[in-house]
Amino acid sequence: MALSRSHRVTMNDGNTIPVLGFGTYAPRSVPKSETVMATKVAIEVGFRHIDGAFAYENEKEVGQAIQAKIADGTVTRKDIFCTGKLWSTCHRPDLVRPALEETLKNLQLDYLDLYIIHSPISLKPGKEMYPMDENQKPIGYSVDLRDTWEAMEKCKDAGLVKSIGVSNFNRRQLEMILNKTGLKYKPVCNQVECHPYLNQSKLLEFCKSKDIILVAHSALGTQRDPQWVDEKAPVLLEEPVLGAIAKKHNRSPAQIALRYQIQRGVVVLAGSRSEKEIKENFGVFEFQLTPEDIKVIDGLNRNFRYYTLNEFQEFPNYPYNDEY
Ligand code: FJU
Repeated sequence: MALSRSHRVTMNDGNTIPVLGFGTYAPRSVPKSETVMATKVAIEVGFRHIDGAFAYENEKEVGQAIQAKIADGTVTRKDIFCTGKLWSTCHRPDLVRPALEETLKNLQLDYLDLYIIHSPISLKPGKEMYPMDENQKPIGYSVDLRDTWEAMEKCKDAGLVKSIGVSNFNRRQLEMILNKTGLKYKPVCNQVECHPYLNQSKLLEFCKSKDIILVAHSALGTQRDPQWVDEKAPVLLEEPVLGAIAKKHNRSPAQIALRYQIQRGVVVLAGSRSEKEIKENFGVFEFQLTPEDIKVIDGLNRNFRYYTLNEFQEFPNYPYNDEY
């Protein structure tokens, strides 16, 4: 993988993406002002790729930070690679462009660099992010994701977004898009959970064979938000093997986990609201892992998923019942 000076790689549509991105998800309990602060710090220390989502309910704050860093001359719009995500209640084709326009307005941008379908699970359209029935069960919705994809293609043709992709799709779901009759644009990426405990080697191989970039979310093992993650889940950054490799290189376990992805051709996301950690995470370009280090980290795989969404296994399009 040829890395340019700005740490970018080229996608299947000719656009480039920085291989390290800043994650902006924060649990509901985190004050929104922290998102503004953290995103500004990220841009100050060198992050040029910012991963956001309508569902995170902090797009306005992310936009505020980006605008502030453009206004003070740190970056220009073109330096920044900004990702947004189409939420599951907006899969119906006529809802796609309005959803994107709302995201653009929140971010104060006139285009996105990348817009991706957040999840293959479709939810009932409406105001609520998680529509529930009287038994507090989420209400699904039936829509052909190939039609959603066609609406995504139209957003690219309209110039509202430079590239389009998907997230949390399994191989079968990716193939459904790739084999679509009249497909105009392939997804440039599939953003999925990926870290040493779930290294996605099979999905990565498949994506590489189709020139689709695998983007790693939860690459540092998640924030362990109790809303989504089992409190008994192992803490990735306390993994002794990562600790030993970190010690050998005089680096942190987080830097090892991020560098691992970059060296195997994965674009990797890292979120933090600590200035020290944000700086540290950007230090991944200052060292290299050996092929032996990579092999040892590959050996940590245990197909362990933090975001299982187990309660939704019966939902149509639940992605994690297939092997990969
Ligand atoms: C959480 C944090 C960050 C993300 C279908 C039904 C229900 C929930 C899907 C979901 C998700 C996601 C959670 C999430 C996330 C997601 C019913 C309650 N939740 N896609 O992304 O980026 O799918």
